[in-house]
Amino acid sequence: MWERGIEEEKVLAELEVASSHDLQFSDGRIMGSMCTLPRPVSLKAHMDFIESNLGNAGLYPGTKALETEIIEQLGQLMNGRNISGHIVNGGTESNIMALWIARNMTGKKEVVFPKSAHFSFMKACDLLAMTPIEVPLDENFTIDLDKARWAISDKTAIVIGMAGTTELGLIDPIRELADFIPSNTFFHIDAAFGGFVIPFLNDMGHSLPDFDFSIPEVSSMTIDPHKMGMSTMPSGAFLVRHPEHAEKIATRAPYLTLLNQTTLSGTRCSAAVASTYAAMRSLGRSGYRQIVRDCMEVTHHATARAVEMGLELVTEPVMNVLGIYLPEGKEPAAVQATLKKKNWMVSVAENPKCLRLVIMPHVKKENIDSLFIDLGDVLAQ
Ligand code: 0PR
Repeated sequence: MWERGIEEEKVLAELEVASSHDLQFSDGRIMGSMCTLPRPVSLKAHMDFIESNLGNAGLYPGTKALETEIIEQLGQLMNGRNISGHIVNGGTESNIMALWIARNMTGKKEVVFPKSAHFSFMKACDLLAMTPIEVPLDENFTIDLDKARWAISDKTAIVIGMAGTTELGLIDPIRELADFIPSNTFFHIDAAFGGFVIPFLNDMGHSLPDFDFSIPEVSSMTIDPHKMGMSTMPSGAFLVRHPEHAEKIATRAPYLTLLNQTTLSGTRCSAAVASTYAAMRSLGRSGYRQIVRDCMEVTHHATARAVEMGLELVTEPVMNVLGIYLPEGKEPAAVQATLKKKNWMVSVAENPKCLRLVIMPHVKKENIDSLFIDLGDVLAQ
């Protein structure tokens, strides 16, 4: 630890140097991230609430009221009524909370999830000493229902359905999966990405599969304001249908202003609550619809460019995540590395092996055009 401090200007200059090495969303070259530039009003809200900490909610009734309102609004968006929950640090924390509740509620250990599930479920299993049971995907790259039926047993604590897979943005057949869920088993939907996309696509006339609390068996959901919700990081939401389920992870907090905590985090970045409120209140459903419409337009622009280049799509994109097969002999990871040298941050997927683009609101058509020119050069090498 430094013995003596230095002048604040010098500190800021050092920080500026560090930041100059980082890519910025506004450069339009980050195409492998599920986060994006927050709305300016969210940034301001975040700064204004930097002190608040719902880990000790009694001190912050104003912030607590905002959290209650957001959970109510998100619950409605997910077609639920009187849904409970919390604003947390992101999808990983929500997913861990779901497994934690399920383990305590059922006393069982097995976690059944599709191969397309986010790696946070592996983390959660490790932390909670639970057993991952990975179900293969079918030809549509969503959970294989026949195999899921065999994987679910009287040892199952929780089944996971994906509404917007990380790799391809696909939605599992959640209503069909619900038919296999035994009555005392937890059913959690990870809509970290899709939760702020699918409802708005449906508003625009798509008829995407049901994925939310409209399915009676669904017990809890992950939905992330810091992804397509346009909030600042870190901001996730954990929603649970029955408040008594959340009590399964309640921990006594005798010296705080609340008796029990029902979150994994103690101190929480509650600026995220104000930031999420600011995004949702200022955009409304119509604002999110426009954002999703714009992202899908850019996504379709990218699919057109790919097809023009003779590349094959893994599937028609459902949301603003795109998987592109590369020609024989071209390794996605090698192409990704060469593109990185040209300052493009694209991603790769493993199931199946492909180049992966996440077309967030900071990605514009002109960025796609420049990327595909460079991709063409890289593939021609
Ligand atoms: N569930 C799904 C479906 C996800 O895609 C992710 C993260 C999570 C849960 C976990 O969420 P948190 O990262 O908020 O805990 N998906 C991206 C990923 O891990 C997140 C990401 C964000 C990646 C920004 C890159 C990046 O630059 O791939």
